[in-house]
Amino acid sequence: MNKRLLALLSVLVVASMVLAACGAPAATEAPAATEAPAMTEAPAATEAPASGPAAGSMGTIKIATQSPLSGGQSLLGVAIKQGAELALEQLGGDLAAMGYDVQLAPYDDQATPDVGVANAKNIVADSAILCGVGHLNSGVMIPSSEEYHTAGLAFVSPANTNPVVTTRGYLEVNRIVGRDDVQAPAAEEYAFKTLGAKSVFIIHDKTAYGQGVAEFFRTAAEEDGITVVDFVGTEETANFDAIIAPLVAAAPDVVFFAGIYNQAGVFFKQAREAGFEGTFLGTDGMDSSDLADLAGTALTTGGGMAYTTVAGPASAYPSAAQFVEDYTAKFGAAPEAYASQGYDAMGVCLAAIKAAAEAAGGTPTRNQVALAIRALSYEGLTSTIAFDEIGDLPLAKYFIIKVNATSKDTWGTNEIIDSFDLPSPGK
Ligand code: ABU
Repeated sequence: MNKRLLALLSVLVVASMVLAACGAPAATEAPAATEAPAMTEAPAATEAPASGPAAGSMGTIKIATQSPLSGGQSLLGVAIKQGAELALEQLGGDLAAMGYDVQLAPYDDQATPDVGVANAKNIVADSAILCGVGHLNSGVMIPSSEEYHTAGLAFVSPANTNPVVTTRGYLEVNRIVGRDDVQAPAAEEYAFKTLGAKSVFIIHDKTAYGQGVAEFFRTAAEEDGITVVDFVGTEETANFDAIIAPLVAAAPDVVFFAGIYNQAGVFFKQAREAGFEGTFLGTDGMDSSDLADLAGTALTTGGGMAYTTVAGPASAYPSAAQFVEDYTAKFGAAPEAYASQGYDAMGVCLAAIKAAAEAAGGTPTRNQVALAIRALSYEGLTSTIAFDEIGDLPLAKYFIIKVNATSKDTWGTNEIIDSFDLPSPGK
């Protein structure tokens, strides 16, 4: 090797040693698979932050819904489930950031107590379920919640109004709407003072909800001196001739129907066709656009139709404007009654699980979640939600609605003629 070549090699060796000491990567080195994103890249809303636990590393938490997803009352049951689903999507980010994979576990109770209880047994057997949203029907919620109570699993009801739902005093049972021992007297007061009713024919559907509402209404009517010309319970859904004949003969000022829209709509149509000219009145079980499709002009002819409700249209809540927009965009139809309550009930579950997880420093127990629900003050779409010692709202909202709709697509033309907040009667 000549001297010039030796000198050139020496320079190259020294230069490569200097580069290695400075840590410069080899020109061919591939980027690592775990490469951090560029600093300007925004994380997805539900993505765990780079500094926090990896997504799902803390395990899976499920939140159940139970409501009728099939059958004649599914319009409201699906609204509850879809409201809860949207809330999980929009409000689940905090738990995701804590490393939890949060999932919805929807159950179809078919508005049937036996099905609700069978589902409840499966729900409590799934240890990943830490909270639940449901039901629509008090007659399903009351027996199903015996299972939840025994298992220590908290549920937040978006719709149940029978007092017994909460008056048993179970830690695990909460509701974010009013009660029938307030709602039914409000309906009676409307009949007595606004309609000037002197006689009423009361029909109920023999469920815990319907019969309960009917009895509260009857007590208030009798106190005001309204004549109760009949008090009938029926599970009939198709042919009401046996009830309508004596109704038309008695010609009361008001028919008070204590039940759910799918049965009432058929009855109203047949009663009007048979010649009943008075006013149809009901409570929140009437609050569905399907009622207008079933009853049509029976709702606006004669003395028309009105109902009280503990839900009201989502548009009645100033904080729910964005919810109405998002819900309609996601599901292709405006929210029915109880959709916004389904959203809020899910919001309560998520906030309580988060608070309980932070306090526990890890995945909370069901009991810790149940206790956290009772300690919350949660800003929902429908109200500030904070529960009393039996799981009721200390103050709940009630509406009186006059029906102008004669078809499903005109349900939004109904008119809120009064709304008020009234205290819970407690235990
Ligand atoms: N209140 C909503 C529908 C009926 C129920 O509570 O059973």
